[in-house]
Amino acid sequence: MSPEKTLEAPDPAATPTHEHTRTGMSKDALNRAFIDNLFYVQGRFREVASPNDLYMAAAYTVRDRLLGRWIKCAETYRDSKARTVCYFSAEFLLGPHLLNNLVNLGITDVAGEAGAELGLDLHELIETEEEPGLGNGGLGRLAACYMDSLSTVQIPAIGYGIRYEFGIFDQVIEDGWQVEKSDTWLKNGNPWEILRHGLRFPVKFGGRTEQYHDEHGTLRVRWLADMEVIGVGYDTPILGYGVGNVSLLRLWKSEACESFDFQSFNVGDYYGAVQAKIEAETISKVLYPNDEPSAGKELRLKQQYFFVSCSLQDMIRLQLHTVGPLDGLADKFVAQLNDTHPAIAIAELMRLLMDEHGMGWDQAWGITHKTFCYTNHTLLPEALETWSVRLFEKLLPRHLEIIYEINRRFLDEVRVRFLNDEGRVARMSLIGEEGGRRVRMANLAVVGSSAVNGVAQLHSELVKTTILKDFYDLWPERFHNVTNGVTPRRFIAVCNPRLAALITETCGDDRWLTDLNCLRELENYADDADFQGRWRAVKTAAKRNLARWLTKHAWVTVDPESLFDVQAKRLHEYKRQHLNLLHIVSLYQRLKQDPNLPMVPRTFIFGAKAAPGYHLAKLIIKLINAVADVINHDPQVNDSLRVAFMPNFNVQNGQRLYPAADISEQISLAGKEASGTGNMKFSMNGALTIGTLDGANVEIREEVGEDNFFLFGMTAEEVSRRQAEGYRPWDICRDDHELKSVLDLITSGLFSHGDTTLFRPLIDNLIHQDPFMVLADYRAYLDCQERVSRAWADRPRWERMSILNVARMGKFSSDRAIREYAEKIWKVKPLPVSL
Ligand code: NBG
Repeated sequence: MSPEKTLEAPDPAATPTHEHTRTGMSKDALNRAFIDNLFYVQGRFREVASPNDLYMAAAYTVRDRLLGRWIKCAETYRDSKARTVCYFSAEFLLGPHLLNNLVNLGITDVAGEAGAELGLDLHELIETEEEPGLGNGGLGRLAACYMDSLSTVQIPAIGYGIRYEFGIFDQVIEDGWQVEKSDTWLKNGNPWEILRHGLRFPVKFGGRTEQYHDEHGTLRVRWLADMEVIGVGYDTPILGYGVGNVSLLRLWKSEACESFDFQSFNVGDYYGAVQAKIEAETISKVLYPNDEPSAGKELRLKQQYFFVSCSLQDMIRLQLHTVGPLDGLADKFVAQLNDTHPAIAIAELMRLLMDEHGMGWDQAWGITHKTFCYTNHTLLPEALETWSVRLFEKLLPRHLEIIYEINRRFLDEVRVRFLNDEGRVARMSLIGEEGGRRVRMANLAVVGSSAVNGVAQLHSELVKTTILKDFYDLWPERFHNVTNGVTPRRFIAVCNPRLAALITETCGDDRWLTDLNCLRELENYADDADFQGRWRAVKTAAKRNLARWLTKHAWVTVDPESLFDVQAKRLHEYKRQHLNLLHIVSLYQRLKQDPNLPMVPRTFIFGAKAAPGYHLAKLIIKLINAVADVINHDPQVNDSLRVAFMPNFNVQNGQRLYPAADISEQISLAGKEASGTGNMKFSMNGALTIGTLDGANVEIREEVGEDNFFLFGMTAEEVSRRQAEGYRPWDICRDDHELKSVLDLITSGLFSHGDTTLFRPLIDNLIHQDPFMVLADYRAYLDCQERVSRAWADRPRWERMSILNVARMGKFSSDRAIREYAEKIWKVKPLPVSL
């Protein structure tokens, strides 16, 4: 490298400019910024830059523009003292930033042209980004959609969470099995975050408490902890679409207080001293996969407490610095608890207000109770969080005392309200006595919050009538529903630009991106042959893209003309990927018995990660791959059937699937899927749903119309009734010849190179327990799939249904969901920040 060359690269002063290099939106300004960032931030010039250097320079160029808006927005928010939403979530599954930010800034086209001028392919830069996978699935992705909508709907907001060094594992498939690789998303640097050196809060663990009298003679409690770590803030700006509002995502990383514990060091225990540092840094090290047994996960409880403590200390700091005394905290902030993971915040805010800021119980409780709201995301009993009292005592002794006191006061209230009903008292207690004493986090969340909501109508009803029934009896006014939504920016504009362009052209402008009900305009074209042709061309182009990707990354050739039937979500028995598989094996068997059987050619595509310790889920992945292997290599059926497993389903890969799907599989056992959000993403991109009356499927069907939805299976009520009567899966198997022979085929060794034991645990589970009633819905599912095939054969009808699905998805925008939260739950108003 010649020195002349390096010096030559950027010379902002010499460029005649009317647009600022860091904020301008013209091609010229973007290019100047890119060259500047490559040189001054990455320390590279074009000829030696790696693809990551180029990506980083592009990302900084975009971030410069975000920061320009952010600062203005922060000033407006500060001056107005507006009520601010704090979204507390252990997970934010953001997905790649670059293209999303370009779309929200409205500069995708000009950025592409700017890149081309420098000989860069914007698409390649976008594909270089490693997505931050700081979440498991729906719950974490929902938090990310809500951050996007909070900004777009112009509501002052801060997202609080954990900056995991390793996000959700990367999945690779080896010999058909899932293998987990650690996700090293930070290894090439993260251009979107800003480390806030000044934002450091201490967080304590362990030790004991003691009582003392303060200078006024009041009895107080002091926590003498035996470990302390520091939480350091990292900020990521989240820009709204077409607005000047930018929300803050503030994630905490744990660090040791001192780099060495001098006492240990002086007595020669150097390694012991370093050990403390390692332990402190471990807290924010790795995201826990869900669906793992929670017993003994001390580190997980530490993570939860760590991030809520930092977040609450930060809110108190903001209140004292910019607004006024602490008694106004609940007017300035409302904190949404995304499931029970952050519920310990209730005890922590009590502790901070009383022990650190000298408040009495009643005042502290008044503020705490008004500050928090809680969203429930699951009815599955095994997913309801509890922590052993022993663990609490060891890690958070002061919080346990506070929880006992909350409980004592609360249970007295219950006793007065429901005389002589100790059964109810035991059920509602914050401490469960069955199988060792445990703190029930959902009970704590309800008692400490002013509002509780479920995430779809059916789910919210079930919350009130089942798991939280006793609480609903006591405080009916506290319970709400807010049906989930997803952001149309990422899940239409970013992932399906062709569809977005066609919609914009048809609707006359892009207002639909912020008012999704505008999509209704498409209804007028549902039967228009010309429009249908263009609609179909958009879908086919997306299918070709996906087919190319699958050839390269899943080593399967698929025909873009075939019906793409897609199931993409976490792998769980309740989601019933194995029901889908039984259908595939049934079709295979039919074709083998009659090779001339007329059949609509189908490509079945799966994307799913299983929790590393969930053996049956991993066996289902193995079976999907084993069935794919046999079918894809059998020339007798090859023209009609193909099966592909997309490895490493994450946000980015989801974005490849949604535009390309013809059929979306939403086939959970009714009453088990709280809402689902994948169902919305598929439907927004023109896929038709085959589904049960579960979660948000119910509302999707209501919106799109029953003629445009393939419904099958038992209702939630039928499920409860059948289970109460005593469900015997074996009887169904015995009476359904095809089902029986399909199960036999799976254990015959055909899919396991002659091994008749490999899939036995799965099949035995279905025949003898079948906890999610796969066999009970099998026949209805197969019949429904035949209706799908008949509809596909009538293409004008299919296109019409597909157009109507998109046209009627307005309700499922996360903007609508956020507006509902703002009105019903948070009582906050938009605060527009102009551009
Ligand atoms: C999930 C539900 C989904 C729902 C998302 C977002 C958990 C605990 N729950 O049905 O299973 O769509 O939350 O609300 O991850």
